[in-house]
Amino acid sequence: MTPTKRALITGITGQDGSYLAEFLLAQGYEVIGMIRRSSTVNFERIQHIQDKITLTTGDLLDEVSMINLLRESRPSEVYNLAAQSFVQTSWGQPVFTGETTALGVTRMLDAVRIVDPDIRFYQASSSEMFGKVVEVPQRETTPFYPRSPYGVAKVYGHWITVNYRESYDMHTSSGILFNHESPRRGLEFVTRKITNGVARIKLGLDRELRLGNLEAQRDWGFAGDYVKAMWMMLQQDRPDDYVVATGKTQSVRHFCELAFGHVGLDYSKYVVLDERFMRPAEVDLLVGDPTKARAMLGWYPETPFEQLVTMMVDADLALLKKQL
Ligand code: NAP
Ligand code: G4F
Repeated sequence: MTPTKRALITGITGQDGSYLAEFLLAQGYEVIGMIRRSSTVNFERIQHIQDKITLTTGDLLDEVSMINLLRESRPSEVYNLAAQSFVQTSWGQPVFTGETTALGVTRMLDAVRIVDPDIRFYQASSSEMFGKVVEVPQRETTPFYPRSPYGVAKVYGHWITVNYRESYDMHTSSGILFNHESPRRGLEFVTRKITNGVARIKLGLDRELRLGNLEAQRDWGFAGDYVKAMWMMLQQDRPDDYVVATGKTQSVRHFCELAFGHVGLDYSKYVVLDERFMRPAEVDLLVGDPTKARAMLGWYPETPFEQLVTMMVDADLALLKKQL
C-alpha cells in the first residue's frame, strides 16, 4: 500500500489555501494547515473541511514556530501560501509586508532546510513581480520590474526560493501565478469588491460602487484551477519555476460591464471613481504566457472568464440573500 502523503499549507485560511486543502484531500493527502494566533476565529473558508484537516499554530514572522511545526508534523510537501497579499496595503505597511511576504519565505525555507531538506517546497510567487512590464505576454524569462512594496517583497521571495534550490539542492519551485479569483476572494480585491457591490445594489442595499482605476488590465483565472498547478509542480522530478495564467487579459471596466450586466444593470450608472482607490504606482497590464506550464505540467485553465464573473456574482447574491 502507498503511504499517505502529508502536506503542510501555510495560509490555509486564505482563498488559495482553502482550495488547495480541498484538492489535496481529494488526492488522498493528510493536510496540515498552519494558522497564526488570532483573537477571533477566521475559518470561514475551511469550516466545511475542518474535521478532515489538522490545524497547528505558527507564524511566518517566527522561524522557531515553523521549525517546531515541521518537526511535529513531518510533511513531505510544503506549500507556502501565507503572505500580506493585498497590494494597496503594502504602501501603508511596507516593512511589515517585507517581513511577511519576503523574509517570511526565508524563514520557512530555512526551517525546511534545518528539519528535512528533502521536503518539497512551493512558493506562491506573483505576476506583480512583472509590474511595469518589459515584455508582453510575460513568461518565466521576462525581467521583473515590481511597482509596489508587495511586488518587491515577492521578487525577494522568488529569488530566495531559486537560491535555496541552487545553494542546497533542495526541491523548491516557484509558481508565478497571475490573478486568480473566486467567491472566496477577500472583499478588498477588485473582483470580489465588484461582485459583492453588484449583489448589494441589486438587492437594494447600496446605490453606488466606488472604484479606482478602471483601465487596469489583468489576466484573471479561477483559483480552483490554479491550485492544481501548485501540486503539479511538486510532482515533477526536477524543481522549476512556472507562469500560471490564462493568456488573456481584461480591464476592470470590462469586469464591471459583465458583472452588472449579469443582473440586468448598466455599470456606468452605479460605478463612481474614487481617488482613494488609485495607487501611487499602478500595474497597467498583465497577461501571462502559460506555454511552459502546459507543456511541462499538462496544466491548463478550465474556467472561462465570463463563467468566473457570473459564478462570483451569483455566489454573492446567494450569500447576501441568506443574511437578509
Ligand atoms: P489571502 O486570501 O490573502 O490569504 C493569505 C493567507 O496568509 C491567510 O491565510 C493569512 O492568514 C495568512 N497569513 C498572513 N500573514 C501571515 C503570517 N504572518 N503568518 C502566517 N500566516 C499568515 O491570499 P490568497 O489570494 O489566498 O493568495 C495566496 C498566496 O498567493 C499569497 O502569498 C499571495 O500573495 C499569492 N498570490 C495570490 C494571487 C491571487 O491572485 N490570489 C496571485 C499571485 C500570488 P489570516 O487568515 O490569519 O489572515
Ligand atoms: O484586485 P486587486 O487589488 O489585485 P492586484 O493588485 O492585481 O493583486 C492581486 O493579484 C496579484 C497577482 O498579480 C497577487 F499577487 C496579489 O496578492 C493580489 O491577489 O487590483 C487589481 C486592479 C489594480 O490595477 C487596481 O488598481 O484593480 C484596480 N482597482 C480599481 N479599483 C482596484 C479598485 N483594486 C482594488 N483592490 N479596489 C478598487 O476599488
